[in-house]
Amino acid sequence: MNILVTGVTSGFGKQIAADFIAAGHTVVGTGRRADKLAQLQQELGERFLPLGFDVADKDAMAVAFDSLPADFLPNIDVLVNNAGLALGLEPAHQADLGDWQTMINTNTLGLVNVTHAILPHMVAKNDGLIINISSTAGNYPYFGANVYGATKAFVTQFSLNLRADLLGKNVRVSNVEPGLCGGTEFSNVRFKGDDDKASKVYENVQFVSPKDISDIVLWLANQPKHVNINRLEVMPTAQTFAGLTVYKG
Ligand code: NDP
Ligand code: 8X3
Repeated sequence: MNILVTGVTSGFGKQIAADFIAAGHTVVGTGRRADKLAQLQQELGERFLPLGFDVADKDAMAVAFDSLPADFLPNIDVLVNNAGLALGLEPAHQADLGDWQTMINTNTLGLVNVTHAILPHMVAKNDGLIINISSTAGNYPYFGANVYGATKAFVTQFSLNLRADLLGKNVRVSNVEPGLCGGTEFSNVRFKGDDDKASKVYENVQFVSPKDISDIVLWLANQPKHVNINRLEVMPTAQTFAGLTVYKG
């Protein structure tokens, strides 16, 4: 199969790319950091095609896609929309507007850009699978998640709406909604390089790992074509969604 995975320079995407390559597939892997992409190409070999661009920049995306062999884009079997980030954990009234805009541009606009470029090809060949990496943050509010959670709610609803429009087209859509996952750069990015603060998030918790997520993604990709897993929410056993809060002033 031909797979396109966004955000392979670390975390889930890196593991997903490696596991698809190990399973014999060809992977186009994207990200902004050219050095990480080059390093990954060394590790994964010639069935890995690196593609450096910012998903929020549709012109840069178009240039990058044009650089691929002509037959690649029309023949993508699986698109994994994984690139994304959280910035900050401040309450909404103290959050940075630039951070909000970056999250919206990356997590929603970026995911829409890539999907819009690939989807018509999948419909034309009457076959394809889109796996969107959303989050439990799109399902349950938590303190400081404000715009991050809202972008992931967008991803989840976009996945469901894609399913509606793709009726009869044999293009499947699966929405993966992970909770607390460690072993990625997610919290290092969220806390803007404060690695001590980032590591505290995972202290004394057996978190879901990139390998756990990658196993789920490959499982989804290996379902028979008449089976569509609509949504898959996954948390560490050590996490719960309970937590309604009452302020007593
Ligand atoms: P990482 O920070 O380790 O990886 C994020 C990846 O996204 C990197 O490869 C990064 O590449 C890429 N990326 C970020 N912004 C852009 C951009 N503008 N253009 C292109 N690529 C971009 O985080 P995770 O692996 O943890 O996260 C992957 C996805 O999973 C995200 O969508 C995240 O929201 C989601 N998620 C994470 C959870 C967690 O607890 N870790 C739980 C639930 C969902 P580069 O910097 O090179 O551009
Ligand atoms: C990442 C999971 O709970 O940190 O989407 O928002 S969480």
